[in-house]
Amino acid sequence: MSPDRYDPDPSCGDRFTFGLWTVGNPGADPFGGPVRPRLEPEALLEGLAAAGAYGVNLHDNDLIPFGATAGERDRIVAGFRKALESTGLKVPMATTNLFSHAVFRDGAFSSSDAQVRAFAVRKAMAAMELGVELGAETIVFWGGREGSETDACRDPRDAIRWMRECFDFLTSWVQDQGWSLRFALEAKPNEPRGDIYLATTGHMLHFIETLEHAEMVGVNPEVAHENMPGLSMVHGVAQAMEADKLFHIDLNGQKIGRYDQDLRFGSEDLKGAFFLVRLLEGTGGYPAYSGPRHFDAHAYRTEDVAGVWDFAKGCMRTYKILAHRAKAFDLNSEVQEILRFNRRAEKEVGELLKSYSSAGLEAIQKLDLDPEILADRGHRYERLDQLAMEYLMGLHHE
Ligand code: DIG
Ligand code: MN
Ligand code: MN
Repeated sequence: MSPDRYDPDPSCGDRFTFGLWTVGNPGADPFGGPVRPRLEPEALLEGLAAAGAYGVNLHDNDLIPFGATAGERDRIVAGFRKALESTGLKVPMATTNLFSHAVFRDGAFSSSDAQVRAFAVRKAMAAMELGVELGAETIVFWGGREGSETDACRDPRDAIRWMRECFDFLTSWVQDQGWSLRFALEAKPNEPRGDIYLATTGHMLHFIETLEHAEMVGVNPEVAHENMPGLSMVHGVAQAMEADKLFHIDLNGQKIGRYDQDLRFGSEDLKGAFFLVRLLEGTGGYPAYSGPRHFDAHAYRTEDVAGVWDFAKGCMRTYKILAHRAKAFDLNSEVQEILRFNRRAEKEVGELLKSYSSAGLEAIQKLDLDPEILADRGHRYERLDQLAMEYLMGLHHE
């Protein structure tokens, strides 16, 4: 395929990243083993660089086997850093695997066994040291095992308290190291646990405000995880952005009502992906998201290694095409006119509601607001959405 404007180009500011575990996923699932070879990290870096990615993210155990000696760890890291140097890839985010080993079978930071919580905190500190060594600025925490199958196991308030203690311990430790790391908490409603605590981005946003160093902590919303319970990723991300708490993002695709599919970005709910990209790119007027566009997804189990790179390129191309369409949509004069029409009272009346005053109260009371007249008007959203759909369907080539 000849190169075109939708091919990712880090030198033009594209900051697409993938986890080692995404393009390195060998296709195993609960019902079948791997279908393609497990590529070495160095080979994954070469493939990502060739595909046009900006960076790579990793769990500690994506690179360092669980239980490796310090010497083995240093040797592996040295080889990985050489490959980073030769490919030019960055490592914006690192994370800790607090879910694979059996020690976490009943949770990590929410385990009823304080020894397990202490072990998880120690593992997270070691993973952060690795991340800092590789240049990471954001540490994601996904609590895949923080949950329950039977709520006889513990009062959820104990789980919340224990998780808060672990995050407060770790943010204080980071401050002691003099690092400017930021934590990004990733929600998911279930899988692998029957129910996972802090199930959505909304739950996380409240939990963060109860932390000792809340200013260091934001969220890492994932499309599939918000969609699984039937929630809008666009609304969750917008609330995070409005609170200045969108510290990272996991982009992928998901069919409603399924297990966590982690599909290629935009390959399912294309309209939701369009409005999400519109938010992130800031084409509607708010500031854009400035972090990496991270794809936490993997290729279909049907694919071979070549198909994995088709998957990676597809994620980035779809994002760029949608960014281009969102920009054109928000520049469309009819779109702007319909949005202006619906906000026509903003100047005169909206201002009165911005802050309470006795003058404002008097003015509000005096307004001539006839509900029958206010009710008797359409919003032209059918036309507005049709325009969005037509941009999505490739009309309105500028
Ligand atoms: C799953 O969605 C989680 C883990 O892959 C990882 O901890 C995190 C990184 O974005 N997402
Ligand atoms: Mn997922
Ligand atoms: Mn994720």
